[in-house]
Amino acid sequence: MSMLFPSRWPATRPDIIQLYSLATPNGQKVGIMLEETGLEYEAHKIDIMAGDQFDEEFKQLNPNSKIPALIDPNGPSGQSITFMESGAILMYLAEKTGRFLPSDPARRWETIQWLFLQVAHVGPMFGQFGHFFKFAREKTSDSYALERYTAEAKRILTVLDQRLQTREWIMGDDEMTIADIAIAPWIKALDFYEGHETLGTESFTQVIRYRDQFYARPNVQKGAAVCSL
Ligand SMILES: N[C@@H](CCC(=O)N[C@@H](CS)C(=O)NCC(=O)O)C(=O)O
Repeated sequence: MSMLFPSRWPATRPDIIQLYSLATPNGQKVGIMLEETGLEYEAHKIDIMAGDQFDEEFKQLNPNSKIPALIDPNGPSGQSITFMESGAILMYLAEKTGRFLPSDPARRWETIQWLFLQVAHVGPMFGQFGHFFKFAREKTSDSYALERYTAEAKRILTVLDQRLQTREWIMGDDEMTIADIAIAPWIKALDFYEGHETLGTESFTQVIRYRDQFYARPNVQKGAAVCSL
């Protein structure tokens, strides 16, 4: 899909990538990828607390009213392309730059599987845990939802911790990939949810080591601060 830039968030450099985001875990992924790849881009803050995501112009970028969204004016065949969904954006930017997605077909598909595991499980389950643990405590007297999402978040942390027992990164020792750029911001989100004690995060030593190693990278720190909350 190609489109004109939204007038509410004008592009001062319409020749470069335009990012529409906020520094939430899903938003951070794309800021980090852009900084790690060194692509030129312009960032526009979308305030989801103020309801910017429901603006008709934003819905032209993402009909699902979620950040992040992105326009690349130099997309396939030199045409402009518009993106929703952070996982798809990471794959696109990886293909565009030849970075953070292994070229070996078997390793490439394995990376994509872990990327999908983040999009389908880590994000939704951690997000629901955060919702019921931090934001909806007063709104429900039923403990079922919090118990369910706490158990799921712990189960997923176990899966990640086991994977990282023998690997520095999700795909191995010397190769950070888009799977890491997708997963690590969601580990960091547990700080914001203040859920470490409930989840027993400290016992997932490899996950903690992995999160700290990821956020020690200068480009990760720069990318994570794009469109700050
Ligand atoms: N699967 C989507 C999820 C995007 C998403 O849930 N974004 C949240 C912020 S982390 C959002 O825009 N929330 C606004 C809302 O729900 O109204 C992706 O990975 O891009």
